[in-house]
Amino acid sequence: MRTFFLLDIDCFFASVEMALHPELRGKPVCIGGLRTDRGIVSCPNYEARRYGVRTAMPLRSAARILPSDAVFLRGSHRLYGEYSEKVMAILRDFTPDLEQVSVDEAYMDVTGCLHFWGHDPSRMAEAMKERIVRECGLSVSIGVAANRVCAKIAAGVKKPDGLVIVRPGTEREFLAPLPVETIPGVGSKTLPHLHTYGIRTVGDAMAYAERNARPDDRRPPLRPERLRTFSLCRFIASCAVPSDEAIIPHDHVEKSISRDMTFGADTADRERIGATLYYLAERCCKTLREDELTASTVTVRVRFVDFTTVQKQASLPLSSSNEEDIFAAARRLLAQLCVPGQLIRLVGVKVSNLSAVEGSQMDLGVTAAEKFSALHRRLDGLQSRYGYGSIRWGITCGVTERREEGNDTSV
Ligand code: TTP
Ligand code: MG
Ligand code: MG
Repeated sequence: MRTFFLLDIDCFFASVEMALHPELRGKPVCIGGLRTDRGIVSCPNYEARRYGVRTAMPLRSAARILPSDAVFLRGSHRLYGEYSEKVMAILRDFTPDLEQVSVDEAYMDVTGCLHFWGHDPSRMAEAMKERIVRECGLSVSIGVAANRVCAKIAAGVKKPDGLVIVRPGTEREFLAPLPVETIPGVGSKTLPHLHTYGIRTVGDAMAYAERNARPDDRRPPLRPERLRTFSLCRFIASCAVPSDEAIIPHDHVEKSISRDMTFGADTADRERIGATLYYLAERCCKTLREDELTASTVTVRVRFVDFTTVQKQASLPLSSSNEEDIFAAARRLLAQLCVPGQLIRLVGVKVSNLSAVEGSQMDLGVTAAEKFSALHRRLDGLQSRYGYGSIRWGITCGVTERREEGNDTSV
């Protein structure tokens, strides 16, 4: 069992200014610019936060809600960098095992140093806090836990000047009542998704993960959107285990998405088979995009008239959710699986090796792939509103059969 500290300086930029200019203490202070400047607040002190000012709020909006004695400062990054170095140097006196993760924040693995403090993490943490106040004039908050995620959350729950220790074995109790977005990695993209499943607290996510775990039972595998929720909840639930190694990342979900089609009459028509292959690749990609996933493996399956079935898979150089990439690979595979003129009964496309897309790089439109992604998302929107036939790629016009078989996903 290891012991981690996460230390974060309270309203860092503003605290440096208050340490250097004690007359600012007790007043609302905003760093980022003057009250009439364009731009945003980079750090409001806790007095300013009491009025509702938050990081990234426009300075002019902050000026409207704060009283006239509020102080607005442009700030000095050089100065804050110096203070950051001073604090990190103090922490290195306590432990060599330090990982600075931002200008005002560091993880420390103190497992090997705790015996100097009678194995009492609170004594060690109090000594750190005391030295930082004495030498830098800054208050900090510290979270202590047996894994980094709990330490990070613990540091945030009693700010400012907080010290929260999550004793090993109490992680579940500590996390369960907190809003699910407290877990690092649960952000603006994933939160609405969890809310649609009624998951609001970490405890809700834990219960969902337990309800949907499928250890080799006979229940059918989860559908993609449920699988994504399960994967997220399983990650959230794993944060309650007193070990960093036990945390299951949620962006490497083992599953696949596949679409098959049986032709009304066996066919050897290359154009029709190609069109169907594109159509199936497109259906897989729509699901990938819906679930915010990309795939890096493509498999093609072909069933001949005598029911023999063959399949072949290939890896993509870059994982993708665009049908151009999936189709290009699928077409090459198809050519390897059957010879021209051979009658085919069924063709299928499967995408696997899936990973989650976080953020909105899809909308940047910088590279060709991103432009295609943006275009596909527009088409997805139109087709879901007006029907698939309302707008479609020319290549799929010959596809009249829609008897899709299978829709399998497996954990
Ligand atoms: P944080 O530690 O996120 O915030 P904070 O120290 O201001 O407040 P808290 O008490 O909640 O820890 O960020 C550290 C500094 O980094 C912050 O003082 C200003 C700067 N910063 C930005 O410039 N832009 C940002 O979006 C954020 C979040 C921080
Ligand atoms: Mg901070
Ligand atoms: Mg910070």
